[in-house]
Parts: sequence; C-alpha cells; structure tokens
Amino acid sequence: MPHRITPLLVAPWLGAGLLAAGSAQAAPLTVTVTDAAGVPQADAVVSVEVKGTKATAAPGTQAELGQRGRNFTPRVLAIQSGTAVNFPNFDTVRHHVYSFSQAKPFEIKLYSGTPAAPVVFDKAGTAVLGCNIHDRMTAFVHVVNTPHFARTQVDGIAMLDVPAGEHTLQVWHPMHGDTSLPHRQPLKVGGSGATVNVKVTPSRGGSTP
Ligand SMILES: [Cu+2]
Repeated sequence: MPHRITPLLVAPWLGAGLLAAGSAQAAPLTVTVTDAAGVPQADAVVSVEVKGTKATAAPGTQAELGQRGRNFTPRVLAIQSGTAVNFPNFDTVRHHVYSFSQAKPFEIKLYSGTPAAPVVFDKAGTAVLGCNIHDRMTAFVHVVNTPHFARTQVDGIAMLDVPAGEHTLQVWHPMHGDTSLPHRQPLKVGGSGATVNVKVTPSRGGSTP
C-alpha cells in the first residue's frame, strides 16, 4: 500500500523544511548602548554578523557624508564594506577632507560642491576624518562586514531586524576611535526577537597598531 507509506516518508522532510524557513525569518533586535556609568550613548554602531550573508554591499551602494555649517553631517556614518561615499560640501567655504586611518587613508583636496568621484570603503574598520582647513571638524566612517547594522539614537537605542539564530553582535562607539577594537559578543535571537544591553568602555578589546 504505497499511499500509506508515502506520508511517513514525506512528513520528516516537510518538518525540516518548515524549521529552515522559520529560522530565516526576520526578528526585531533592540540594543541599548550605555557607558560604564549607565548613561545612554548616541552614535554607537550596532552590527550583527549572520553566517551566510554577504559581507560586501551590492555594487553601486552609495552613502553620503556632507559638510554643513563647518561640520560633518552625520558625525558618524555607518556603512557596509564596498559602499561608495560621497562628500558634498554645502558650505560656501571650501573644505579639504582627509583620513590617516588604516581602514581607509584618503584625501580630497580643497573643494567646493560635490567631488566627482566618491570614496569606496572596501574593508571593515573605522576611518577618522578631519578637514585640513577647519581643525575642529571631525567625523567617523565605521565600516562593517554585514548588511545588518544601525546607529544608536539619543536614547542609546538601535533597532534592527535580523534572522532568528545564533550570530555575533558588534558594538563600536566613537570612544573606540580607529585603534581600539569594537565590543563583540555572541548573540542568540529567537523567533520573537531579542533585547540586549551593552556597556562600552574605552579600553575594551585592546587595540590594534
Ligand atoms: Cu573644512
């Protein structure tokens, strides 16, 4: 009686299929970032590395870090590696944007308007940016190897959607600059999501040369 046996053979396969589909569903992740004293920290970058997701951004991915009122805006730009960043100058004065950071040394000499070529950030890490003309202008480009990232707001909270499963959570804060390693920890996300609190300290994770 093959029609009786068939369901027995099919059922385990169906079950496995449903489990696999369930684990790929996006679930809400809420991360609160504070300093050692518990004060919420804005402008931290929360990222989640998910096995099997592409480290590099799709070709053509772009972002913008402008200059307005002799300040960089935003002060912290989070991007996935491979992203091309434009540096439009909205001021009437000229700027001279540069970075000496290992992640991306570059220089856009004295210019107004939008430079013709964007700068492609092709590896993970942090670039500290400055302006040769205006010493107090500073910004950070933090580059991650995952499409899952978000920046914390003034309440110290970042919200993002990630697949359920076991991943690695990384939190970078401007206090880490371009030499200290970001905070990293294992992250388990259930079907209904996860809520995590992370304290960042300047010395955490040591430093790279
Ligand atoms: Cu400037």
